[in-house]
Amino acid sequence: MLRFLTAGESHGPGLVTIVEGLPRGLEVNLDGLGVELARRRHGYGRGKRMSIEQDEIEILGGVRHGRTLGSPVAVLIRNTEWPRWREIMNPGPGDTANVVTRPRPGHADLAGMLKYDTEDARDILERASARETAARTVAGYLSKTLLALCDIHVISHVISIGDVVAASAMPDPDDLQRIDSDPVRCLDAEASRKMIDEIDRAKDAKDTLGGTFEVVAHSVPVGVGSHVQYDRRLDNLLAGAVMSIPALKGVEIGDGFLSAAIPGSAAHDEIVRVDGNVSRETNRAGGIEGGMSNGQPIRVRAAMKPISTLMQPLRTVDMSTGQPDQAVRERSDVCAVPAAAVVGEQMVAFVLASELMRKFGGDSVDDFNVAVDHYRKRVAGRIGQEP
Ligand code: EPS
Repeated sequence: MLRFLTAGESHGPGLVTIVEGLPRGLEVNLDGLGVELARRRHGYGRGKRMSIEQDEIEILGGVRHGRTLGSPVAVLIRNTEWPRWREIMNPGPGDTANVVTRPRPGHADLAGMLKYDTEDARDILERASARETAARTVAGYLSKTLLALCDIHVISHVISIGDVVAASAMPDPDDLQRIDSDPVRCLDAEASRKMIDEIDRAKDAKDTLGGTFEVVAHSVPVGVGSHVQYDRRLDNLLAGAVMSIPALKGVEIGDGFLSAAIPGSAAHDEIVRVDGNVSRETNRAGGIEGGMSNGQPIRVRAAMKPISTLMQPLRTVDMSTGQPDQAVRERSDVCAVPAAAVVGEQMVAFVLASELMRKFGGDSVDDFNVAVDHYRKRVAGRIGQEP
C-alpha cells in the first residue's frame, strides 16, 4: 500500500510531498511532473496567482538517475511568491500586524480559529487552501506512473458549472488532450461556451461558482478493492479520497443518486457475453460492485461548492471586536471546478495505485509486473478472453 503526506502553507516558502510504498524502478520524469502540475493550474475562472505562479520543483529523495529507489520519494514545490510573503508568513520568531479576524462563511476560518485557539484566521486559512492540492498532484503523478505499468489511465472532465450542464459523455484516454485544451475542461463545446459566460457573469457580480466533474479510470483489472471489510471497499476509499479535496460536498460512484430513484430492473448491469467474453453492455455501477472493481471503467463524480472567498463578502462577526462585520476578502478564484477535476484524477490515481500495491505487492517494478501479468492471465482465462 502507498501513503503520502504533504506539508506547507499556501504562502509559505513551499510545499513538500512524501510518498512511501512505491516499488524500485519506476521512471520519474521531472518534465512529466511539471506538466501534471501545470494541468492543475489551468482553467477559466482561476485567479491571478495561477498565471504568475510557476511550480518550481525539486526532488529531495527517493529517486536516482530517473528511477525510484523504493525509498520514500520527497518533492519540494517552492512558492515563487515567497519574497512577497516573507514578513506575514515568516517561520522565525516575531509577529505580523496583518491579522485576519473576520472569518468567511463556508471556509475553515471560524471553526479553525476556535479549535486551534488562534486570534489570526491566517493560521488556519493558509493550510485550508487549494494550494495544498499542488502537493497532492505530486503523489498523483507518481501514482500514475505505477498505473501506467498496467495501462490504467485516469482522466477527468467537467460536467457542470453553476446551472450549465454538459451533454452526457464518456471520455476515452484519447480525449485527454481535447479536454485539457478546453478552458473549462468540458467535452461539450457549446456547454463550455455557456460555462465561460456563466463564470464571467459571476465575476462581474463579485460572486463565485461551483459545479460537478467526473473522474474515469480505464482498464482497471477486475478485483481491486474487496467486499470483506468496510475499509477495504474500493468505493469507500475512492469516495473518501475525492471528498477530501477542498470545497467538495458530494461524491457518487456510477449512477449514484440517480439509481436510488429507479427500479432494480433498470439500475443494474446485466452480465452477458460480449465478443465471447463475460462482460457488460452498460456501466451504471461505475465499475464497482461489492466494493471491488468489476473490469468496467471506474466512474467517480463529485460536486464542488462555490468558493467561499467572495469579493462581495457575506456577513460575519469580527472575532477581535465581537461586532457584526463583512467577511475578509482575499485574492481568490471565481471558479476552480476545472482544477478540482484534475485534483480528482490525482486522488483516484493514488487510491488505485495504493490498492494495486496491496493486491500485487513487489519491491521492484519487475516483481509487480509479474504478479499483475499472472493475475490478468488467470482472470482472462475465466472470462474467456486472451490477455
Ligand atoms: C486560494 C486562493 C488563491 C488561489 C489558491 C487557492 O491563491 P492566492 O490567495 O495566493 O491568490 O490561487 O490556489 C492555489 C494557489 C493553487 O495552487 O491552487 C485559496 O484561498 O484557497
